[in-house]
Amino acid sequence: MSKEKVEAYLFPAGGWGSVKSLATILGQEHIPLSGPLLLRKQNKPDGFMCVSCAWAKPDPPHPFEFCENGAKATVWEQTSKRVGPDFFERHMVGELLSWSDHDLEEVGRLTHPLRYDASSDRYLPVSWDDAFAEIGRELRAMEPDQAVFYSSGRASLETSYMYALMARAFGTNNLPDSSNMCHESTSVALPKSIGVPVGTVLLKDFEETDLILFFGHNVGSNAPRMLHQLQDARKRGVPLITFNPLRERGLERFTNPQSPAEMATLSSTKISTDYHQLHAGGDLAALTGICKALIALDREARASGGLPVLDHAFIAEHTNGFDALAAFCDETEWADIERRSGLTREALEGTAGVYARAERTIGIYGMGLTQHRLGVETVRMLANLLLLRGNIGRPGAGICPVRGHSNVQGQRTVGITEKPELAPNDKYRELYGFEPPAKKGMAIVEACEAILSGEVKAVVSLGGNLVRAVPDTARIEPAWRKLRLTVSVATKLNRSHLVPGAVSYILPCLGRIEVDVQETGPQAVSMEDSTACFHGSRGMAEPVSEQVRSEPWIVARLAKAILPPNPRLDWDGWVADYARIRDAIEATYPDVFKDFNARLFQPGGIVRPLGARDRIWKTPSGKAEFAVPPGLEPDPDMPVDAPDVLRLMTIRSNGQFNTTVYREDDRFRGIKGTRKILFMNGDDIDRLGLKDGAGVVLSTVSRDGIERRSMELKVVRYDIPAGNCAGYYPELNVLLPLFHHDRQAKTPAAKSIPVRVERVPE
Ligand SMILES: Nc1nc2c(c(=O)[nH]1)N[C@H]1C(S)=C(S)[C@@H](COP(=O)(O)OP(=O)(O)OC[C@H]3O[C@@H](n4cnc5c(=O)[nH]c(N)nc54)[C@H](O)[C@@H]3O)O[C@H]1N2
Ligand SMILES: Nc1nc2c(c(=O)[nH]1)N[C@H]1C(S)=C(S)[C@@H](COP(=O)(O)OP(=O)(O)OC[C@H]3O[C@@H](n4cnc5c(=O)[nH]c(N)nc54)[C@H](O)[C@@H]3O)O[C@H]1N2
Ligand SMILES: [Mo]
Repeated sequence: MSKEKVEAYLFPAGGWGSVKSLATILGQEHIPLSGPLLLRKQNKPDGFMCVSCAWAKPDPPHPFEFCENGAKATVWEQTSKRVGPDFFERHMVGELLSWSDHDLEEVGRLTHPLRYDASSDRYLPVSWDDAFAEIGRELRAMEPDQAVFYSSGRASLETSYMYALMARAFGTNNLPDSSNMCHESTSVALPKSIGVPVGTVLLKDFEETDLILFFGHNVGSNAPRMLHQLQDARKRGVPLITFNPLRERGLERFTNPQSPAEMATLSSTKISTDYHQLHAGGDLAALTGICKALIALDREARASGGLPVLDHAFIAEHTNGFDALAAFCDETEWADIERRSGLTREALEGTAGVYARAERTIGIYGMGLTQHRLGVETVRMLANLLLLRGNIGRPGAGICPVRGHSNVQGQRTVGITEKPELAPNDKYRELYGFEPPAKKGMAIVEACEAILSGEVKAVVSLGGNLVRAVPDTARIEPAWRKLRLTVSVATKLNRSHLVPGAVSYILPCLGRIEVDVQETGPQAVSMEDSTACFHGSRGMAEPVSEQVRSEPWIVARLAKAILPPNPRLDWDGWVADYARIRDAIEATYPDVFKDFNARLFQPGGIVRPLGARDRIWKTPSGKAEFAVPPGLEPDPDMPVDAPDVLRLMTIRSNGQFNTTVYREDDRFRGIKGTRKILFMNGDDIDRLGLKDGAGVVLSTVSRDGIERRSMELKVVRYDIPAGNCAGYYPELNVLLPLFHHDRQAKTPAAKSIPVRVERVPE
């Protein structure tokens, strides 16, 4: 492990730093030359889809359609290190509990199905047949709603379709997804506003846009391939206005590591033309301010006989609720907008002025908007702003939520959801002849509550690391141990595996990058990217061991173990040839997946039909809906206005993928060798009597009487607005109360936790 160091990072995102960082991880994972050869096939129509982010795959692709972090994800999965039964002979589970997230995954790929043995506190090898026999017995003995079937957003469309079908045929809608902790605010907001649950922007819109508004996403670390589109737009002179409490390097300057000219001359492109460092959770106020200023500009222009600023024809023909929005903007005082957003009226009027002049605007956002108490309202306010000038449903414009896991959006498209009204129930009846459950299932927060109360007895996880990713981790861990059954389909060891239920299994699976051979030969799978395009993906690397199985194979075996026989559910036939799963997907969703198999490897992907792209609004009124929030107050129960309370954002470093920690470094933020960091504003450091480098502990300010405290963190003086601070997820999930979530979508409010900072005596 590198030595701890904090040092400002003065270089652009990308560039030589990227190349060096990739070389380091190739060495760390003992990857020979075949690694880089594999990378040439990443995100190509004849290759495999990256296991890192969900950003779009262009047609034609760049010669190397991968970024530093995508390459890290490939290398991390394709490591030459292995975790076999011998590892567990050497290490008891109790001992492994003291290991870091990095060290656990770093031991390598899981190679054998394992069953926890409480008497020796070890995982022991088990045969696949015995595993499914016992898991089947356990689940069949429960009420269906006592089981939860989680999926992290990586599994393919094929696996996800089978998984959702299996859970419903078993009798439950308990199908929470990582999306519940991520873009659920989007999935709730956008259908209400524009009648689709996903973004409307396609890659070609970036070529035609005149303005990009960018909220709460760290593109340089979390979707770096998007920097190509941003850089191209900036080279055309398109303004890009960023709203983010932190100055993120990828949003400031970028050197394309794939451009020999830029690399040789050390030149870079300035990405943001304006950078507004607002308060965490201040976006609703900021967006309200921009809408208010825009409406005022429109009134002035019309009063003086000028051209209107709003698209009145669009508003009249395509929308509802404009008057209510205008009234809300009129009523909301600038003083409140300034206080809540932390930005000045001038700054927001400036943005409104640029926006008023742009013909075509794209609004992009990430977790900075969704992970708040008013996440849904905030996403809807961004939609309001775009609708005011008719920026949805025409070229060069639209709304662009940057999705997380590489197929998280797709899992929802093929039926993974706890909401029965979103399940294809008529098709299940028609195609498979069973009656799907009508009762609403549990989302993540509800599943956690039910684990705490003992109502849930089994958790089956298709990927992921729930024990680490959820809120209130210190409360969840002991409750998780009381589960009757825990099953994790996984590629690597993680902390969730160290908190076994009474009966506990780890089922090792192939990664997407490996060749997947079934009865009819090598198989392909598919996923949906952030721009709602479907892509086929073919594994290319040698499987890690003879014992690992594909995710579709594992789900099919699980289904057969828990369900009564039903000849119309042809699990074996599906696994023998994944094209048949795609036929079933097409039969279930004929409009969305038309000619699915024939078009699987179409360059650029299969474009998913979305009404909003063509100004067909699938809302109850048939129109796009302006939304009015209840107010700008984020949270009456969680006071953030007291002088000693800071708003904590829990964020990702450049060296991690969610709970997977590649390295304990955060290059762009200048951190080396540690994650126990608290980024703070200099005035706050002085005001609270702390100093740079001091040891502190955070405690959550909450009225529920539960004490939540962090591990010791080191204060780092950072460019962040006073009143806000930031630290790393998942370490700080101990501070995030389960009840602190968006009111409508229940997305945990991970970006605005009220905390007090206590100095640790030296
Ligand atoms: N390499 C890599 N790629 C990833 C991931 C990863 O961990 N590593 N994770 C994947 C997943 S699942 C997801 S969901 C995405 C996550 O990607 P992001 O959406 O970038 O998520 P975070 O890193 O949590 O950071 C959120 C950003 O929002 C800013 N922010 C925080 N609070 C606020 C706020 O209130 N307002 C505004 N305007 N900004 C705010 C933070 O400063 C930070 O820049 O990335 C995906 N891609
Ligand atoms: N405080 C705070 N909490 C957060 C967030 C935050 O910003 N702040 N972000 C939230 C978000 S956006 C998300 S998406 C969640 C993420 O939550 P999860 O999706 O549950 O977590 P991951 O860390 O992505 O899961 C990592 C594990 O997945 C397994 N895995 C990797 N590849 C594969 C594969 O191909 N197949 C299978 N079966 N398993 C595989 C490996 O065993 C690895 O250990 O966390 C959420 N939690
Ligand atoms: Mo995510």
